[in-house]
Amino acid sequence: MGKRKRKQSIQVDRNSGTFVTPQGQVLPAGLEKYWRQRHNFFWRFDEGIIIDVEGWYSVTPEIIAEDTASRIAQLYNQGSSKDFGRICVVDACCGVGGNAIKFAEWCERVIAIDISAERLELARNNAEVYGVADRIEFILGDFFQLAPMLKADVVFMSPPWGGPEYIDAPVFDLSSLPFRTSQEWIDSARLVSKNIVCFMPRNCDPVQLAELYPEAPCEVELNYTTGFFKGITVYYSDLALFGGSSPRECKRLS
Ligand code: MGP
Ligand code: SAH
Repeated sequence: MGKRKRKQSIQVDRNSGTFVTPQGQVLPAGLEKYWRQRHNFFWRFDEGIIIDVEGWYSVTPEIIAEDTASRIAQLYNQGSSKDFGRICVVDACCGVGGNAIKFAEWCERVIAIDISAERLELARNNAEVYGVADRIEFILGDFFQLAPMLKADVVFMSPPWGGPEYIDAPVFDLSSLPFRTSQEWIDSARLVSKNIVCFMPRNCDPVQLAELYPEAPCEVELNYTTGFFKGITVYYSDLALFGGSSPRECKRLS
C-alpha cells in the first residue's frame, strides 16, 4: 500500500495462444482482461497473490467481497465498526480465496471448502498475504458431501458458472450450472444454514433466483464496481431483511 504500481504490459503469442505475465505465469489468450483487473481482484496482488486459470475468471472482485462480508458482519453486530461479527460463515466453494479472506477480516470463524486441492492451497497462500490464514479452516472436499455435517450462521456460495462463456446467453439459465443445478446448491446449503448468500451471473433472472428458496425472504443485489455491472448477490432469510438497496455500487471501506 502506498507504493506506486508500475505499469506493466503483456503480449499474446499468436503461435502458442498464450501470454506470459510479468510474474512468469503462462496463461491462455482470452484471460488478458482478467489479468488487467488483478488489483481489483486483490488490492494486495503485488504482495504474493497467486491465481490459477479458473481462479482468474472466477475470483470475486475484492470490493464486492468486502461489501458482502461487511454487510453480513454488520447485521450480526448491529453496528458499522469493523469488529468481528461473532458468527461462523461457510464458504462452500472458496476458489482462490477472494470471499473467504474478506469473511475472515469481518467474521469470527470461516470454514472455506473447495473440491480442488490446488486452488485450496492458493486460497491459503492468498490468505497468508492478507494475514488471516490462521483464522480460516480450509477443508478439501465436495460441498455436497460435507453439507450434511456442517452447521453455520451463514453459508456463502459462488459456484462455477461454466467459464467466461456464461455471458453468451441472453438470460443465464440457473439449471445450466456445470455439475450441479442452482437448486441442488441451494438445497444442500439449506442443510448448513437458512441464511444463504450466493454470487451469481449478472444475466440471471432475479425471479428465478427467488424461486430457488420460495419459503425465505429474498433480496437480489446488483453489484457494480466503478460503474461496471459485475454480478448479482442474492441474500436469503434473515440477511434479506437487513435492507441494503439494489442496485448497489460497492465502495472501498478500508
Ligand atoms: P466476466 O463477465 O467474465 O468478466 O466476469 P468481466 O471482466 O466483467 O467481462 P467484461 O468483458 O464484461 O468486461 C465478471 C465477474 O464474475 C468475474 O470477475 C468473477 O468475479 C465472476 N465470475 C465469472 N465467472 C465466469 C465466474 C464463475 O464461473 N464462477 C464464479 N463464482 N464467479 C465468476
Ligand atoms: N469466490 C471464489 C471463486 C469461486 S470459483 C473466489 O473469490 O476466489 C468456484 C469454485 O468452486 C472453484 O474453485 C471450484 O473448484 C469449486 N467447486 C466446484 N464444485 C465444488 C464442490 N462440489 N464443492 C466444493 N467446491 C467446488
